[in-house]
Amino acid sequence: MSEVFEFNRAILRRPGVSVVKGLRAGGGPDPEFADVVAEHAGYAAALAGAGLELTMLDPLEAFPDAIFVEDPALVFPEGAIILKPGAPSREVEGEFLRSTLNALFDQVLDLPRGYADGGDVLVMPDKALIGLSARTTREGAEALIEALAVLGYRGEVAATPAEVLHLKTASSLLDAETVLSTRALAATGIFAGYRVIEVPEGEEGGANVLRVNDRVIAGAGYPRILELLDQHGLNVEALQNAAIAAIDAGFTCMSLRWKLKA
Ligand code: CIR
Repeated sequence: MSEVFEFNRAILRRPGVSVVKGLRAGGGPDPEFADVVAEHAGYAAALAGAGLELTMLDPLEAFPDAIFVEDPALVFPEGAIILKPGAPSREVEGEFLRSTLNALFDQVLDLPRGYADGGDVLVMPDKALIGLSARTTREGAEALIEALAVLGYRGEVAATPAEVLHLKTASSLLDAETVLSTRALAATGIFAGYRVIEVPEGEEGGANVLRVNDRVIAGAGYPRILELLDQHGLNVEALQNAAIAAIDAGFTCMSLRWKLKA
């Protein structure tokens, strides 16, 4: 499992107006639809700018959170896995990806049991870490390890701090040896063997960044994270994401990315 951040294809879903009703833990106000659309468009442009060919799916109005396509599925060059998100309102979202995944991948597996969100899966060079959370059950995580093995990947279950939505809400892979992580998540020891760049206090909301090819997409509202990424020698593309953050989302969850082998 090397070069886990090299991609040339991605699947995204355009937001429908219902997106403003997306789930959120903090109970804050709805974001403006126009702002979500603008942030999503900026994100799509950033992926295209990084060299990815995009498959843009139509909105799913009945599912406000359906733009977060990486929760109901995972993709790899070897195949895709349709997951079962742990939020009741999102449980069947994977069915709306099935025909697209069948058309684009040789193998499409299903999570055999339990619940797992793609946001809880951090794919690293030597393993896929699967965080247990309010959305990902131990049964689902163990079932996912079996599905990953079919595709040739090794999964490993990890604990995540109770206050985070997903493992990747609090951590991101920056390069083959380095992760960005909140202090609380790093303190659990799950990144042993990796260099950890800790998110500065007060900027925990910016821990979800997306390494894609030669660049890292990160939130424009987190200046100290941006500085740390720059100091680490990364080519940083800062995007506005306050509207999607209002519905608890970041950059990794808005696309399914993979490298289609020539
Ligand atoms: C949810 O709570 O499911 C959505 N409002 C946000 C999902 C974000 N996904 C992610 O971080 N992987």
